[in-house]
Amino acid sequence: MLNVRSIDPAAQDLIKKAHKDGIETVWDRYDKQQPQCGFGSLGVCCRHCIQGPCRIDPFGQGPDKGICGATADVIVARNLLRQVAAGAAAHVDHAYDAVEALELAAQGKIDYPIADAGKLKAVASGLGIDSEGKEPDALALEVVRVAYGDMGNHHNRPMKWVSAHAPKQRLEVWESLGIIPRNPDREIREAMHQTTMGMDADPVNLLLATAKQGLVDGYAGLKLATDMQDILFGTPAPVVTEANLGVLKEDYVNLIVHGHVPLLSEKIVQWAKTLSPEAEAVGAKGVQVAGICCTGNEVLMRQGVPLATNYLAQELAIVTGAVDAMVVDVQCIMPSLSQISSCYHTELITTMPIVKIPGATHVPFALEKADEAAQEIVRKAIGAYARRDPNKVHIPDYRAKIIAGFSVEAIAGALGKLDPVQPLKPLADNIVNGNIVGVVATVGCNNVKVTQDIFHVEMVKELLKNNVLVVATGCSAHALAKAGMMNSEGTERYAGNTLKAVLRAIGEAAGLGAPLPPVLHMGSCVDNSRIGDLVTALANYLGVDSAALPVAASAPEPQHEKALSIGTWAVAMGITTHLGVIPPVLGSKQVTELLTVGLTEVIGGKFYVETEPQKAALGLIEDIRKKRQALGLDQ
Ligand code: CUV
Repeated sequence: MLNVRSIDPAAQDLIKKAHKDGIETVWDRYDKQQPQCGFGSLGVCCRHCIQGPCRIDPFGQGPDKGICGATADVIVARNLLRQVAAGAAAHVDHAYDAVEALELAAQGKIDYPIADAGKLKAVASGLGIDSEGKEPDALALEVVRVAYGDMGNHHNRPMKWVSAHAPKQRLEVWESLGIIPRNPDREIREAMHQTTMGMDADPVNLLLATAKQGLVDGYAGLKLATDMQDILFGTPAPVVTEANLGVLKEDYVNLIVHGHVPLLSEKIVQWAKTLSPEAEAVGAKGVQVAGICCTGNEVLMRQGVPLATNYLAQELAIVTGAVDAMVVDVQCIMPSLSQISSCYHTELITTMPIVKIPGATHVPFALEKADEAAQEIVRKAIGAYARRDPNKVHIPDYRAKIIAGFSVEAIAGALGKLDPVQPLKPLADNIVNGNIVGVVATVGCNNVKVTQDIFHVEMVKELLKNNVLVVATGCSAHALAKAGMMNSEGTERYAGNTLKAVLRAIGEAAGLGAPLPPVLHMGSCVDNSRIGDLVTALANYLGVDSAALPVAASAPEPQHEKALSIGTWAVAMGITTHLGVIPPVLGSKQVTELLTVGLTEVIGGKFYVETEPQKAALGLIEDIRKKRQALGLDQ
């Protein structure tokens, strides 16, 4: 196929090398899948019982019901609920690990000192726990008890993590719809039950259950994970580094961390520094750690570790021939990495009991033995360096300077230089007066169906030009980082005049000596909770429902079930949420209509599907302008 695979010059370069080296990549496998199944694409295929598989004829000429009588509407709604529940499950499992880590840390059973006592106090106070006179460990255990209380809640009360953190007006809406989660495991189990053979056949009821899964994800997944991780490892503050594969270094041991969880990668970053003399002993200048996907975002935000690349180019990182080890934890890891590593000298290292890949080396990660595992991994990388074949090495010389680390606390810190008493006031004032037309959060993945990064970058250019402030997470953040939109030059180049003036003023006041970047990197996918916190704080500050704010969200190139669950949470927050790739729902007119229009009446938010970047930006701006108008703000 002749279509362009990526706009990232490093990826373009390495795709050529992959061909030369005889490496099959995600794009080659995508081509081999063509044409993709039309029934699956429309969501009208059901495999929930083994009388099937059943499929509905979208043209109305073949069967219009499954064997049990399920219509296209039921099949599509059930499939969507399962996908969103799966996305939520991934984040809740991640969060649960983080709660366990905080518990063991507070009990002194593992070597993870609590890094951020201030955040601990803030989380405790949000949950109504008095921290007066309490040692951090004791306070942490109280916080952990509330988290476990939510995880194991067998009463019909709402989860505390929801009631403590959601905007007040939203809680009323969710309560009236009966969708406030009680216990994440119970809700996810219920979704599996609700969608098995012979259960719910009401598409509206199924979609409400889907919205509930969005809240499970938002609070028991994203928010809980971020809170625990900030307490353990520190709340991000601005850091300056670089993004793209040019951060790999020919004369260093290159170790890539890939996946989602910082529990191990934080240790690896630490041990890479400590064991640097061992790297020198084998002729390298040190150990260069770089990140892929959200583990990359985690160690970027807190440790300033450079970003290697995002989801779609994970294989290409190995094709540089310069990666000595790639260590993976959970989620978004292509099984193909093992095959590709075997063509180079790269040690692919899996670490989690639920992620093993034949051909990879498995170094089991346990919190109690985290330091040992991290040392073993760093030493494996150093060992592999000696086997590197210089003839196979090609590191594309592309990297962009980035400023990252914009937690809500960091944003408030920068704004606080303008108004120490009410740090949100400068942002709110500039939104109210229209210097900032609105805020769009761009999140989520790359998807092989879209030229890598093009949707993120082109859509955001249009938004910035129109004075919309952009905040980003996940692989969207990687894309915008690589494209040079996360530094001060990016502000001069891409921001509209009034937005530019605001970013200059904040940058000046915060002592940066340069404008704030036009796109603020807020972290990993679980850190979408930070965006939720910002929205909640703005809504509370202005005294309006989050659904009324001139704020929108977009997953321009979503691929993962997690992107659907995060998006569903955003919709439940009342936010218009754009998707640049069509999810498998078009086989049901009713479900499509409810998701894109009908839901708005009950929940305030909606999905907005548009597959052209510029049109998507203009659509989001139009949506924002309508919200401004409804609030009586200047246009
Ligand atoms: Ni969690 S979920 S491809 S790494 S953002 Fe990247 Fe982010 Fe999607 Fe995966």
